[in-house]
Amino acid sequence: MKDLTRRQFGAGGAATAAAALASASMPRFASAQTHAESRQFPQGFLWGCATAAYQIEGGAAEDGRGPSIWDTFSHTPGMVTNGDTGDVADDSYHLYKEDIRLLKNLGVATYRLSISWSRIFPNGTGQPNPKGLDYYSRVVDELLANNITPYLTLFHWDLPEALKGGWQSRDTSKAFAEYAAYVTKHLSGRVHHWMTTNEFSCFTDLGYKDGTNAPGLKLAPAQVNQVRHNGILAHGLAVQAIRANTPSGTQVGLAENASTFVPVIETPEHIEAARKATRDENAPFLTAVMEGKYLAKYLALEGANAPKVAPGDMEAIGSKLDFVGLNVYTADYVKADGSPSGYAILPRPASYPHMAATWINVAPECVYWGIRNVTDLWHPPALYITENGCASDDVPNAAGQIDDTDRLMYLRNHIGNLHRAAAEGYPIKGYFLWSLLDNFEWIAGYTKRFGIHYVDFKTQKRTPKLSAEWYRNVIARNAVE
Ligand code: PNW
Repeated sequence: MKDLTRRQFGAGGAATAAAALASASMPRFASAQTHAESRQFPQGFLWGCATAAYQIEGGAAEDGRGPSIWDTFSHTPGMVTNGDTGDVADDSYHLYKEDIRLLKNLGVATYRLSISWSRIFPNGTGQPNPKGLDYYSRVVDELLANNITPYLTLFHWDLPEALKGGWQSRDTSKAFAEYAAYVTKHLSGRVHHWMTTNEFSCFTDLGYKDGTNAPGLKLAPAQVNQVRHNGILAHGLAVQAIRANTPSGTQVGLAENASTFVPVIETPEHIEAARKATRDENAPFLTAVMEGKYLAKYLALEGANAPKVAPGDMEAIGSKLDFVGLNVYTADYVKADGSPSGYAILPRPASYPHMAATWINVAPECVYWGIRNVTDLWHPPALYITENGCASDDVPNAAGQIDDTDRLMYLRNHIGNLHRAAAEGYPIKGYFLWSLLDNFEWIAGYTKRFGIHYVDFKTQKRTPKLSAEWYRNVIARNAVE
């Protein structure tokens, strides 16, 4: 009965709307009407795209670059789908000017890219390789010549192979700070925005606990916690090193895929549960960075396996940041449950939607709640979405066009949630779409396409997808429909 009523109402509504349209003299899809309904972003909002060195550059043995753990790992049989490697990737090492033209055509204000540590220090530490820095210097010049502001990430997983023990050794954290000091000192006249590390859990847990990513180890809990500690310590020491080697005004932050929690219903109790979950579930990483300490309950939970902390570590780790960058792709839903923790994370139903990268469930509210939870907990002066995007099964049609309407759906919903955060006054300054180009998607090799430009990996031809045209329109209007 209820259902019938709703359907009748629906039909009536549609009929009324149709009558109104028929009597109106305006063209049915007048653009003025569409734009009046669009959601405008604040003036000066920064639109950008993101990439990472090992995923796009290729040129693996060029100009003195040393190997990274991802070279070794991808060349180990069975580790990456199809035995794909980053040896050539998008060949952006040679085609960077073409890639910057793609950025220019989109109209972006910013570009987030990463630096390959082993191009700069082939042995991770010691003697720098000037040709490595020259490459990034040319890229930066080309970006600036096109009025695109570079945002540079110092570490996006491609750890120099030569560093003994990798992230198991705190010497690696110190080497990272030296590398950070060297690069920022040389580029700080032209680059004013730096991110230290990308996604702690991916280069620590996936590499040293689960063993699915480089270097492919499965260590015991105490060792894993030490690896995590060395990761956040590297970030902290790098922040100090950057501050000491760059002029004031240089902006320092990180790019972190903090676990993101959405309240099941927007009531005060569930909102508080989402906030608590954000703080507790990110205890080894973002929480420690933002608070300069490990939560007592994290230390109690880990007991004898808790990380060993040297004097000065937590002070470095808690260094004040100019911005927090969030890489957000997904979320989990939480509710207040009256338990001691105050929250329950709901299991994801098997029918939960996902895109072509099936490990990422689609929860568009992640963008809004990612920004809101972090701001409400720690009040950073500024935030960016440093990554957001999705993989699609893109197939060029007979005319060679890629109509990735599913990616449009993903982006429209996520950028809509970004708008909500901006409209409510959260200090969100910009958005970097992952990714400019299809690229080496780590253990999935070239089988997962995240780009808004299609790359034919045989010819290196780049073709804008429909999503690139859509994003260009968002940027031009500074609004999302
Ligand atoms: C990011 N998740 O990782 C990385 O920073 C990129 O290098 C990578 O290509 C991109 O996402 C796409 O996978 C992710 O939990 C880490 O949903 C975690 C998640 C998603 C992406």
